[in-house]
Amino acid sequence: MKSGSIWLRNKTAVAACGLLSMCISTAQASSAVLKPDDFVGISFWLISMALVASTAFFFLERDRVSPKWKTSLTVSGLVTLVAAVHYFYMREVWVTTGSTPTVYRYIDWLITVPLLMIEFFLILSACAKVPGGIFWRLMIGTLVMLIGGYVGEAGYMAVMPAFVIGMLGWAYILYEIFAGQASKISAASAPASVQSAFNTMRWIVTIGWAIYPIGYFLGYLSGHSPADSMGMLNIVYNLADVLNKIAFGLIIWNVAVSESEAAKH
Ligand SMILES: *C/C=C(C)/C=C/C=C(C)/C=C/C1=C(C)CCCC1(C)C
Repeated sequence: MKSGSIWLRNKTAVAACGLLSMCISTAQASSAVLKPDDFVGISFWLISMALVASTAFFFLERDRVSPKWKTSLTVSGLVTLVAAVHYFYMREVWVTTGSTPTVYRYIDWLITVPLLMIEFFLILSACAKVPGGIFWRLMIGTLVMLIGGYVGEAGYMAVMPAFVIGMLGWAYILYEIFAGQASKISAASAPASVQSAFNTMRWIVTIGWAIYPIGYFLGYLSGHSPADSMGMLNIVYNLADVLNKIAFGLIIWNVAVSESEAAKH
């Protein structure tokens, strides 16, 4: 029914606007002033806004894709929404205290990284029967990686052994998507466009995610002065998020739109 679909479309737009104004009021609650030479602070601001815009984009674009792709776009929008809100708090910590917002960073990762892992599961599920075990194995890898990183950064464990534990978790994720069941399902039952999205997504998890351990290394293991190290750590983590949250979402958006268009013809 025509009027029904217009109503649905408006509801999505209204929801997106509501979320956006919530984000903007959180941002305005900030009391600290950004200094023109605080490039780390500027990167927090720029990326917050890019994340807000991406959230609106992914939610609104749901209308363009066929039903089986909608959840993937919703999850992409949730990743950027959760990250945007964390960025407001992280920027506040950085701008007011000059210290690294480790707790907010890891809470953000603890929510967004599992959501990104779910995306692998979702794009495969849009075209094949996928066993739940894949999801749980990716989740275990994620937890080992993040808990390792957190105990190192928060000072509960020496930074080097904690780094090694985190690397093992990441290696396990890479094994699953390159050689494990998830990769076999993609190769055996996904259409070409999904296989190519799956392929690009796993290279993001390899190259894009490698930026985070590099940031950790520069921050804690490279022997720079504490102030320099923390600046580098935060800039590197921030840039990595642009690639791994926004670009990752755009790849999914691209396959969802092209598959939906193909199904129409
Ligand atoms: C949106 C946020 C994302 C995709 C965050 C990803 C974080 C990582 C891939 C972190 C990796 C780390 C290691 C592989 C070793 C230990 C230190 C970490 C936690 C920075």
